[in-house]
Amino acid sequence: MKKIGIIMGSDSDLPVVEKAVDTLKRHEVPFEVHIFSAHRTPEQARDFALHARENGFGAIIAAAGKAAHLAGAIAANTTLPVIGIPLKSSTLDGVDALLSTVQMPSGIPVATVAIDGAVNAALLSMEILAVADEEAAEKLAALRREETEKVLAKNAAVETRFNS
Ligand code: RP5
Repeated sequence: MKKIGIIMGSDSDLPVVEKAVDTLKRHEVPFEVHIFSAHRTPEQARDFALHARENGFGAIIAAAGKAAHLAGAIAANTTLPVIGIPLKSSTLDGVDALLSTVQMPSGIPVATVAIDGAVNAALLSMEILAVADEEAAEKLAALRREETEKVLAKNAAVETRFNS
């Protein structure tokens, strides 16, 4: 299975990014985690993106807050799919990061998840791998079944409590 690259702009992003890490870990999807900043370490971010495909990555998750240019800067240097996580790390509650991540110019796409949407970023990266990887597809199908079972159980509890 190809690896997922998980990149964040600062170690202050870790509390949210760890939810993506945990999701991939739980489903035994290989990954690497790095701190590269579009503004503070732009050369390292560029170098990672330029070589990501030959280094065995299948998709890249890039999380950043404030003026969040990381996902776009990574996407500029690779044709691998890039998933942006805008982070709520400022006085603007993440709306600044959301707009900075999602409003990409035509030609350089970034698939942007919700503010702090780290779990969905991990699941979306698995879905990207699952296009060509049957093992990842089976893991996702099992996860969907689990989610369905959880909601059915909650519904049964609510129905028992209020409808009988
Ligand atoms: C962004 O600036 C980072 O992704 C982080 O969310 C935010 C603040 O970084 P620190 O000042 O905490 O390092 O680039």
